Amino acid sequence: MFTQKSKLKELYQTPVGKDLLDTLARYAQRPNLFQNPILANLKIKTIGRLIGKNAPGVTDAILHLINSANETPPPFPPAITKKWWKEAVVYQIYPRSFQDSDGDGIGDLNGIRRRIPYLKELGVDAVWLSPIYDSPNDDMGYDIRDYRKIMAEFGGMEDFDALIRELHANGIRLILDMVLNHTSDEHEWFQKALANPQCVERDYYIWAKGRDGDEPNNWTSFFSGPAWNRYEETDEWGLHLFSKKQMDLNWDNPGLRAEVYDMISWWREKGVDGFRLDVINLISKENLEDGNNAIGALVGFRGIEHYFYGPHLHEYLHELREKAFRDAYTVGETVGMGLEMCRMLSAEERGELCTAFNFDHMDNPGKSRANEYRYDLRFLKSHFIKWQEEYGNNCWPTLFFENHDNPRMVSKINPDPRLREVIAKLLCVLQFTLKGTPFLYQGQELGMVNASFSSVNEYRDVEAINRYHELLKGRTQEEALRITSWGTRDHARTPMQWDSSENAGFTTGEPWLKVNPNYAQINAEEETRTSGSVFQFFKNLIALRKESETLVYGSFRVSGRKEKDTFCYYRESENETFYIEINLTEHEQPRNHAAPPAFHFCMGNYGRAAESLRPYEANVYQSIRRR
Ligand code: TEU
Repeated sequence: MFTQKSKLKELYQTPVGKDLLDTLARYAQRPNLFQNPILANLKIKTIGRLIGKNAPGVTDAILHLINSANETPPPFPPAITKKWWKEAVVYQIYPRSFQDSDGDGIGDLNGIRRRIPYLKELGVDAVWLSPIYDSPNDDMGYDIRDYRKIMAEFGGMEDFDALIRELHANGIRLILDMVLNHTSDEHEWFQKALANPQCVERDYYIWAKGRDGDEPNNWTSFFSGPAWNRYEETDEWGLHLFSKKQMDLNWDNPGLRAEVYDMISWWREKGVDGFRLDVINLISKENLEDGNNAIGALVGFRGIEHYFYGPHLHEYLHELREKAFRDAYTVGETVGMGLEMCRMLSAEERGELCTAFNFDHMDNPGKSRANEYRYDLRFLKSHFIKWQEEYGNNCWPTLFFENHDNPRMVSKINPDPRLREVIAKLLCVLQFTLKGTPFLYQGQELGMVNASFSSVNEYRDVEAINRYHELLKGRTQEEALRITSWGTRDHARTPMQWDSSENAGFTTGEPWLKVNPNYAQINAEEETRTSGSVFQFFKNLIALRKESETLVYGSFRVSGRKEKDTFCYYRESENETFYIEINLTEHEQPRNHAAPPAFHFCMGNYGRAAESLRPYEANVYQSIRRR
């Protein structure tokens, strides 16, 4: 057991210790702090001063997490096993904003079906649909009211059956988004629990008595405010880590788990090929003790240390694999998990997840999408080298820069419209030449960018709306709008831009969320017929990746490890090698490594290579195939 007298280097040897210390260092904007050999010899009790949070309880919380997570790290086997989901290009669709087919201003399943030829042309192998189930849409479908019913605005079960049939007929697999940490408070289980506290469903949720008339503990919601609703009828409080209408499920209840396994098996029997698992690492709550204030201030959510890697997480994930997912593909949205913890959750021999989403690269160290800043691409070099070299052959990375929760990456890096296409293509080169499964978010292949919002009334994202009203306590409407406009998830949810007709061809009705007015310049119709467009670049690089096992299963070797402004690397297999060179800055950089001899220029975001590396230049070279 580790104690306050344990040295940092001893803690750093454990999977959870390494991730926790690295995470704290990143939040403190000192990402390599704990690799410092001098510091490594210090005792953990010094950690408070090092991360600037010399607050009581931080080291106790870290020691408790490390001591209770006493797993042995998975081995590092010599070979990679081949799987369809390691070779696939996955395309995330946010159904509400993809294509409307009935003129109600909301995307739907028949609209997706209509766009299958577009997905085929791009080279997509699988689609991930954000939740399509019956929901009051407090959190746009991530608040599920009926797991076995299609959301009315999206169509009916017959439309789902038609969609999966046509996707499969076109060789495209279907991955559904499964939200298992919570349900809508309008779900039948929760309604029964309210109506009859003695019913079996009562214990499907997490209830507690208040403290002196206040919440049972000091936990805060991811969507602002306390994480509890009070219910007068029984004088109890119900836990909601997200919106007030998203009630956390009690995974310690075997009856609840059996209901979930039955529901997942039902979808698998309908032919679903895989599942994206919403905040899946939050399902095991250790206890309801108060969260540490310093950790809460550092991470932004008080109480998170009691549930982000709970004591039964591995047990429940393994049971999910055995009794529900079986051989279906799974990718966990594992908020707050670092590389080592993702290895514990997804190494092949552990029989839990197939892959995991790690979010360490989505913001620069110490930043979040709540901050206004220019994303510095140079951070990606150390991040990707670590994940390419240390993840192990029995774990498989996921490669993404956008999803429905984050602003458009091009806008985060540099909003200069003259650089939009070059940056979009640079991100494409990283996503399709590094080792891992690429997850492309709708519109990323067009180089879509953030919108601008003139009022909170234009927001539809519950997280941004709640935060706006919280900020109003002490700020003007203009300030609250400006601050929330940096990271509102609405940026990713403006309707897909299909063509230059009204509403970008998304709907003939009134769109549920404003269309970005730049659709006249940025749209699929224009780009699918224009050579050199962002779409064509994505299509060509996806095709190159499909032709070459090297870009899927080849080894990774960095070139010029110490260079700050450029990221150059090889992908190698027995008879083929690719060399990639990237300028991570908006300034011209000297080419410190000439492309190796016997390599030919394959593709690049400036069309051809030049003497030096131009702003954000990214080039792919290929060796002549050895026979
Ligand atoms: O997101 C959880 C999550 O990681 C983000 O919500 C993020 O942590 C949060 O916005 C604070 O920055 C998943 C879904 O992707 C998201 O759309 C849902 O709103 C959320 O879970 C609740 O289901």
